[in-house]
Amino acid sequence: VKCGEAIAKLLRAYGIDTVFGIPGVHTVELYRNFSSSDLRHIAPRHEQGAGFMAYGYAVATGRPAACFLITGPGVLNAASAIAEAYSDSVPMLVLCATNRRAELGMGGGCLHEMSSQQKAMEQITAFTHTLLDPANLPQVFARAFTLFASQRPRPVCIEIPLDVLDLPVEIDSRPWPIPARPQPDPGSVRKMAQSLASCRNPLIVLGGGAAEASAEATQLAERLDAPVLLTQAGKGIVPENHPLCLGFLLPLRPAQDLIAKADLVLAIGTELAEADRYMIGSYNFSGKLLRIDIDPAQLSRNFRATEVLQSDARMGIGSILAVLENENGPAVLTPGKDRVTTFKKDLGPHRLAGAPLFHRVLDGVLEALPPLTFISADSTQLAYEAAMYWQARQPRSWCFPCGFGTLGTGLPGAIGAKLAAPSRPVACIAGDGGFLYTVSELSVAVEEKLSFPVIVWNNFGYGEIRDSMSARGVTPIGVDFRINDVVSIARGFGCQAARPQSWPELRSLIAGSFAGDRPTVIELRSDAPFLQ
Ligand SMILES: Cc1ncc(C[n+]2csc(CCOP(=O)(O)OP(=O)(O)O)c2C)c(N)n1
Ligand SMILES: [Mg+2]
Repeated sequence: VKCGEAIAKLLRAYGIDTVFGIPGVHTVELYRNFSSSDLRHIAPRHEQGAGFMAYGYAVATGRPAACFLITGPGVLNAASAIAEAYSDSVPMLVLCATNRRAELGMGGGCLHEMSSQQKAMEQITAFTHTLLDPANLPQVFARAFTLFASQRPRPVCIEIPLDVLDLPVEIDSRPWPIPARPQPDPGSVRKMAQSLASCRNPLIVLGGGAAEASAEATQLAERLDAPVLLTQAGKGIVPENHPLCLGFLLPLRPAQDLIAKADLVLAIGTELAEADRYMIGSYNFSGKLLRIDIDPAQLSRNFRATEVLQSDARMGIGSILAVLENENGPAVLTPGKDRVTTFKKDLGPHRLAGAPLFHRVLDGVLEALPPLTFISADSTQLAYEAAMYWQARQPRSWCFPCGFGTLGTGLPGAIGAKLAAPSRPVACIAGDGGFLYTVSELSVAVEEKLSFPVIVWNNFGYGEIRDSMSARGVTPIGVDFRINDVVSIARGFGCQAARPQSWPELRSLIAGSFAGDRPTVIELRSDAPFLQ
């Protein structure tokens, strides 16, 4: 077989079922006999759509999808999505073409040529490999899937020179053995368990790295009687309606106070990064800081920890729970539930101090969504509130560009999730600005007969930036625009669409959008009388 066919075989063998990509002359060989491969191919309308669909697919499932991209422009069009996945520790397998081996780095002016595509991709992937010999494919795939299974998940890119794509190859496509994550060091586990058993005012912070440790993390919170704060990527890991769970409120002052007052903070699978506490300043850890992470580099980033444990979140928490079975304590000063109640009381004024319009609209929208909905939210003011006040009930429910902060993720992210989990209710929330970044992917959602609501919060421009300019005394510029008719645009793609004029109409539109054979675009104008 030719190299391209061998790739399809390996993808199937490693459990990949979906490929997102727009073919070009450079990737024609990747599609040889593709239709007999059992892989599903989804063509977006722009490569950033491919990347964001693969991102949504992986956020929803924890499993990577593949992207097939042409050299140069195809790769760069998807780059912001790949970088988003890198920032958010989301797995993705990027397969792309590159120029012929003899032409690499020569600057000869070949079609789609970059001086070094490999160097560009190295910045936004766990690794980028240039395949110089197709016989190396099994080894490179083994390396990629070892990373997905046993390390911090991030995108991997395999770029294949055009002449290599064309070469015949005989490979054994059986997967290589993939290592399980190593057991955490028992000494460090014991020490951590002892610190936990003797603290008086514990707090747990869970990041996206703990997504597979939902049951264990909930059990640990109950065992320690500790309130739980979640990062954005960690939303739903402990159900946000659990009496000990505070959800994602890290950007708010009361959460900072809670952290500052805790005599012990246990942070699991989180960078404790600026992106989650944007504009609020740094955390003030006055007590012990215990960190658990599969990525050892993360254990020494941002804050000096008191104790560290390199471990998978699930195994790490499980081991700690096992030690705690034979320990008394902690004798907490105030029951966790009471701390949560006080916190929520303190929060009231903060919530009201935010924009009441957002909260009204958000409450109306959320009320209409089934509780286990997967929400793919673009970077819009409505979503910033949703991140804080929507109670996710399980992990892998909230898809938001939390690290890299790219606009345009909402719609393609929802499409990727819906393709990955067809029976799950999915909803997209986007601002008018972010919606337009990737609006063309409505065409894909219609093609694939996907039914979900696309809620467009239309505030006539880049509201967040307009507000930031005003707040800093900068005369707003470049932030106002008006889409004449969102509903007609959506209908032009073949979607259902409406601009509701009342709460009951909004609710019934949302309720009806989960069934049927196409998405429903719901335009909410910020000046609509019923929202005021
Ligand atoms: C690719 C990219 N370009 C620019 C920005 C800066 N940015 C962040 S939010 C935002 C406004 C988005 O407007 P919209 O989607 O309408 O949401 P709104 O703030 O109006 O609710 C902009 C331009 C960004 N995050 N990403
Ligand atoms: Mg807007």
